[in-house]
Amino acid sequence: PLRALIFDVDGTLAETEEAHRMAFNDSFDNAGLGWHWSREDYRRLLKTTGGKERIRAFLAESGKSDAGLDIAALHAAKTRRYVEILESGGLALREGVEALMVAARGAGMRLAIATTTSRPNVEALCRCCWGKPAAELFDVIAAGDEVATKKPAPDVYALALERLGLPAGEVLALEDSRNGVLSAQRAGIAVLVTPSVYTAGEDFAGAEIVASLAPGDLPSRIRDALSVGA
Ligand code: XBP
Ligand code: MG
Repeated sequence: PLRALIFDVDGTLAETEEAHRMAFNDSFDNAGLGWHWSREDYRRLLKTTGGKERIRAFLAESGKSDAGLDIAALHAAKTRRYVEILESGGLALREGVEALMVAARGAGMRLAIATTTSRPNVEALCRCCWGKPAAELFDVIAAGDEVATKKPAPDVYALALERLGLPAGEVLALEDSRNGVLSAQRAGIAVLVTPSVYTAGEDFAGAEIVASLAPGDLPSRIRDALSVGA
């Protein structure tokens, strides 16, 4: 039986990556670094999950030195800026997310999060999209800053399972990226993937791909488990 849904955050609950990109660029400007990540740069850099890891990947690919650069402080400033951007509003849930959560609750399932981003950003998104704290919406939250290794490693999904107290076979992961799919699969969890603006066209081998999480787009076995019609 399906007892819980585990949601990825960035790209799955909402299209957050442009807000992340803006927060990176604003914090680079404020630090006087003279760096700017275009959409094209960001698509490539997104393959490295985690903001601090992404900054390091950028330094490596552009042959820049990290001497004198406090990556943790730069990334902390990026998180503060991201939270500010979300507080100014304008970010909506992706189609079908709210309906899926309501249906899952109605079917007695629990809801969890497994994300690469950090807890403050999850809180900011929940405030922005629901006007509620994350703990009122999700029973379990496993975030990137709580695990040793980020997606595509299984750690964050394994942590979500541990906190749910459920075996991998009784949950379903909802993802938008190849790294997320790999992370869930490596934790033994089946994945439903809804590609997002930055991840469309990635290789989602082994996962079931849906256009959106709206009831009409869900596989019939999931609709049956949730008792929702098309
Ligand atoms: C999302 C990410 C994150 C965000 C920024 O991956 O890769 O790095 O872009 O997060 P996923 P930070 O949706 O697979 O969890 O808070 O680390 O900057
Ligand atoms: Mg994602």
